[in-house]
Amino acid sequence: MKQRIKDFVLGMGVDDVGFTSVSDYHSPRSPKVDSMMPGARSIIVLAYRELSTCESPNMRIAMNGRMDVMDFSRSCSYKLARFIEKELEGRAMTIGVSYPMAMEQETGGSVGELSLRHAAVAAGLGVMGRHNLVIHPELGTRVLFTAVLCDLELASDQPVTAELCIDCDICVEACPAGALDEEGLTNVNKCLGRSQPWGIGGSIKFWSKFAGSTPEQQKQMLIDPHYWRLYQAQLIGFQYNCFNCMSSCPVGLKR
Ligand code: B12
Repeated sequence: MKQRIKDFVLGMGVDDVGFTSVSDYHSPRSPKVDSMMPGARSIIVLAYRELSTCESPNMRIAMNGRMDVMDFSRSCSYKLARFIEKELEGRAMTIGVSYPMAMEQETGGSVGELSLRHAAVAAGLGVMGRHNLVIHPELGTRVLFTAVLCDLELASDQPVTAELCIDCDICVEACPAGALDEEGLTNVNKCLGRSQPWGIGGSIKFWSKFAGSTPEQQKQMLIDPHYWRLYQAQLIGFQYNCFNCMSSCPVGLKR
């Protein structure tokens, strides 16, 4: 059954796929899999290579490459879930690249429903690097994940044991926010301030200032490009303005 799923996934043009049983997935800060899908037994993790767009100095081009993966991966996850339900008589649920995510005080809106990095590592798709990103044996750091939860019993793949991070610290130096200075931890606020300047933090700042401004000042604020960027970011979803930790990593740079 795993081979049929693998053939189906790779046949869609997805770069790699791995399997983990729910019992081998451990992400202490994430919700329990059962709270999303009671009866789920396995997690199928799909891996997609990010294009060279992440190297572009133009952040709209870099973000567009991300949106390509997001669109493609959404369709692949859906097709796989349908394949499981139609052909393999299982139940399946999809987990997307990033959002929607729970927006709660306790987590600061920074914990996904399923931790795709923990799932990818458990599914034998790579190991964590110094940048707190998963490095895939062939795709390197430029890899994104989605997952499909299902009630089929699928054995976990062998974890990757090779040490793929070369400890060059290029990612640490490339981070303009110093968000990777402490090993094993991404400073979320530092990363967010730089990678999503038009995200929720920027939006709260803008609207708080707006609320305390005169009608004339408000008009000026709305005809300022800063507002247009906030508007566009909201329209797109999350708009990243930094890809440095991903694009600077020298591991697995073949196309
Ligand atoms: C919220 C989120 C963020 C937040 C918070 C990050 C965080 N601390 O988890 C912010 C906005 C900062 C962020 C930034 C980025 N993100 Co992000 N993000 C997510 C998201 C949606 C949820 C992550 C989550 O639930 N975190 C909460 C818990 C689970 O994390 P945690 O346990 O606190 O994690 C810490 C440690 O446990 C350790 N860790 C994490 N996983 C594992 C696994 C193992 C085995 C071990 C030992 C340790 C370990 O690293 C963390 C250090 O702070 C995931 C998608 C998803 N659903 O998983 C993408 C995801 C993690 N992001 C991703 C990417 C690419 C980015 C950025 C490069 C942004 C960009 N431009 O694309 C940066 C990278 C920042 C960095 N170097 O760490 C990719 C990573 C792909 C990869 N190759 O690993 C993911 C998986 C999206 C995807 N679908 O592929 N992200």
